Amino acid sequence: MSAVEAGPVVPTKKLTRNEELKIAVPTLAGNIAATLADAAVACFSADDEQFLKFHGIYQQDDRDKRKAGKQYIWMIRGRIPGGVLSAPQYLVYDRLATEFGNQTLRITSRQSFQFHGVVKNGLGPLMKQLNEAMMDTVAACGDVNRNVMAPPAPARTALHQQVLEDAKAVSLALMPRTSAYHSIWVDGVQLNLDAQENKDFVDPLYGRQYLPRKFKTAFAFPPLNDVDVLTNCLGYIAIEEGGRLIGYNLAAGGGLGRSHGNEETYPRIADVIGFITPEQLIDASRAVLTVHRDFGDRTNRKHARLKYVLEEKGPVWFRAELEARLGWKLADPKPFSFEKQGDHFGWDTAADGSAFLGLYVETGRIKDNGALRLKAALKVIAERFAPEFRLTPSQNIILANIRPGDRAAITQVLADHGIPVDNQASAIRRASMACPSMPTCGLGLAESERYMPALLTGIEGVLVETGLAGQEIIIRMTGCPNGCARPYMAEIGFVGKGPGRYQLYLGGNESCTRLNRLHKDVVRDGEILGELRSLLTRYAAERIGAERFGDWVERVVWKETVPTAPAAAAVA
Ligand code: SRM
Ligand code: SF4
Repeated sequence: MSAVEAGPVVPTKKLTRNEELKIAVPTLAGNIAATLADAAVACFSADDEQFLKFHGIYQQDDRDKRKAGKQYIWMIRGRIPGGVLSAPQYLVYDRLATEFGNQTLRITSRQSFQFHGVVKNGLGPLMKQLNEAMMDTVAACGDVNRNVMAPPAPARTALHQQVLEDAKAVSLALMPRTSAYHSIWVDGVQLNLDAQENKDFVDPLYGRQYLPRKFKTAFAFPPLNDVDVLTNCLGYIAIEEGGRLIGYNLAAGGGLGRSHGNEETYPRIADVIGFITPEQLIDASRAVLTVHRDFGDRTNRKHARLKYVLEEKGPVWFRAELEARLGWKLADPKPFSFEKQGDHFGWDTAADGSAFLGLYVETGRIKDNGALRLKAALKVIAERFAPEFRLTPSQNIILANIRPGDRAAITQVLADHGIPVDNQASAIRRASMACPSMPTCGLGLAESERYMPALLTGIEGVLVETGLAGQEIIIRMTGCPNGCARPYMAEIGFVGKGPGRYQLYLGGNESCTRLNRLHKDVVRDGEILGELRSLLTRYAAERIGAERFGDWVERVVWKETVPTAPAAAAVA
């Protein structure tokens, strides 16, 4: 298959500014290296801000300090396919966050790390040292394929390991090829934008204009849906038969981002399109990406994700288009079923006999906070026991490949730093997520990461009052409707509308295969517990057996209010 055969559809409307930028500077170099080297310049230009994203970097300002004038800081996101790091690699992240960031590491909802609060003169050294340690941030942001997710639990079987290797291979195959990244961050050299070869640069896969928008890929291994696979542009669902990984169901067109007041933007669950063998994986991934490249909307960034192509042209068209590009037919999807999302907590043993430990990380933030010194503990553990570090899509961490004889000593190190291994957090905390929002995210409308822990304490109290103590409910919060902590899949989702104001979504399910729905358009922070108290009281009285909150909402609340409730799950 030739990935660049079909050029982009020629749009009839005006291209967005981002498209013009990519066409003008297809190497994505901008003037980044020159600005970086100029100590007199406080920040990057608006155009370079866009190019920086392709390098895994966001220009931000500390929103807590805006009254005193903008204080620029940078967020840097790693490319860590499947979220797996060696202990030496983890130690590099830990050191760089300490030396150049705000002393914390943020596990993201796509199994990566973010540094926050990096100042301008720290950017260069941080990026160089990360690359020297054989890690990178290429395409962690921007209109390209983002960090590829894979089931985080350590290789319980060789098949899980194979899925991880496939995820890494897809991440590599879908990387943009511009030399600008290396030139800026490793060599410290500004590319000559006037040189003919730079002007004429065409990426072999992405073409000259890259994608109309971000593209996201994830692998899941049923029955666990711990990557929220159906929320991705491209999802692979592993199919095992007779102890062999025979291939993957290919799902396409998932995505969550929406905007308040714009009904044309909405969350969407991916369609399961067909089945492919492991040998067909790379070609299939490239082909899906090129459908987005060629059919995505380049005139409106709010309408540019692959999900809108799927919604408007339909899965039948999509499959035919894919097959035409591939030159072969996809098999029909194989049956599969998801039972659960979420992480494993505490000690367990992998198939190869090694031990692993799942650790709850509150809102994904690895830090030292008073008596709870998770960051210091993980550093000691990395240095002394060299486990593998696995970041989970629910913003937690798994320490893997541990000698069983080291279990007690690791438990002791954690205890010495105030971190328990048993009963790490309540069921609702373990199943919760919150996006960063304030003070770093420029798009945040309401608090999220900083508010969620206190809110969960309040909800724990309501669960006790309503006789539901210990009940697991998936609760997710974001500071705006973009959906970064995937609130539209939660049993209870909070979506920021303005300071102290949230939309309340209800009705996701345990396996994260069903979208929830808007219950209240505005709930003030002071009203949230009252609102939940009345819902949870009804749920406690009306639930059937062990029925989950989201399923009760679907069965009772939505049947009361929405007579023709659509079934959103895409499970074959
Ligand atoms: Fe996100 C933008 C943080 C996962 C949908 N996201 C942002 C930015 C970069 C804000 C910005 O553009 O200025 C946020 C940086 C905040 C900060 O200070 O760190 C941000 N997104 C995050 C992370 C860190 C949230 C987290 O709690 O971990 C996640 C990083 C993942 C990674 O490692 O790559 C993150 N973002 C997601 C997800 C969930 C997922 O991918 O599984 C989504 C919803 C799924 C989807 O893409 O549809 C998501 N982020 C968005 C959107 C909406 C895109 C859209 O289609 O409209 C934006 C806004 C945009 O792109 O313009 C956005
Ligand atoms: Fe920022 Fe909105 Fe994403 Fe939260 S959901 S990190 S507020 S863009």
